[in-house]
Amino acid sequence: MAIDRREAIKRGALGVAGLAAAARSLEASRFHQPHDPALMGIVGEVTRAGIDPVRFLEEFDYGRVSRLPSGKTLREYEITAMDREIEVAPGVWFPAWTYNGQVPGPTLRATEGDIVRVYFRNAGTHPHTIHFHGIHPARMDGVFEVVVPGDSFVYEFEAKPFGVHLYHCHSVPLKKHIAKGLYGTFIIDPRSGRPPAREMVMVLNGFDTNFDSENEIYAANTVPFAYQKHPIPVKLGELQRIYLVNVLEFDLINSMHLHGNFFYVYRTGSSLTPHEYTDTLMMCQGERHIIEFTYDEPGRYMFHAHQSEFTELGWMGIFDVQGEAVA
Ligand SMILES: [Cu+2]
Repeated sequence: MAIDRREAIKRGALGVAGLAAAARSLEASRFHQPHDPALMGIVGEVTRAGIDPVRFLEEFDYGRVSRLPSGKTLREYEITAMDREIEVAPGVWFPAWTYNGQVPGPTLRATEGDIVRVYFRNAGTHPHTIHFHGIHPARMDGVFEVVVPGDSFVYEFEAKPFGVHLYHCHSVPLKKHIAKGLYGTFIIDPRSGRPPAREMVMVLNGFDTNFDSENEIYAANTVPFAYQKHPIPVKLGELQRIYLVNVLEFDLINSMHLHGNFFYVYRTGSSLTPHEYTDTLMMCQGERHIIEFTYDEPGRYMFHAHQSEFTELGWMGIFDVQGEAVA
């Protein structure tokens, strides 16, 4: 089923969530009455997205770990590019190009100074690469050494600098290879570690389901409204840390807005000292940050893009803060 950006809202194939309904539901009002359940969120459940957003949120791949003669830690990962149809809204299928069959690809994690070795195999139908953000030699940059279908390549470099980075295919046309789903998060922890916290990964992405170079679907972690349907439980008073990565194609900017709270921003995660204290963060494609916050009052708090249209088309969720209220 192909849906266009406007029809996605009007037809209720994607719903409109709570407060976010206001603006566009006026436009849709001759199709829907305010009590229409389609306006209360997504109708139906996405079960074949290639990832389970609830599990993906807190899943980190530390690789196969061994010790090198130099004393350094070696982390080995296997990544295979493959074509795969994924469900991006109930009944809406997208012919994705994936790393390991999932969009986003696995969240790779290492510590500063580790040797990262990635065995990359192209089992897809187009030439692909893995381009890592971070500091490494040109020959490991995943740009000029294009890996054709059936071929493979081994990327190896020292993990630096610490921060939250990303990886993505750098074959041309780049726009297409990213929009099709070839991207993931690459976290490098500082040697000293970070303070204890509950940690999550959110990759801000979207899908152009009718190939008109506009997104019809927006999300944190692929599935629109996933964390509205399944609010993220948060413990009162516990530090929350989100590795936030924007890979959204076609739209120039994206953002993160948190309700009822402010968060600390560590730009690119490259410092242990926050750069900013805010409730709304603007991000270009490729920008990524660590954000940290704590809730002191129980209840359900929304988070979403502050581009209202993105919110309506899926990029929104809820933190369900549980525990005794702080006296
Ligand atoms: Cu590619």
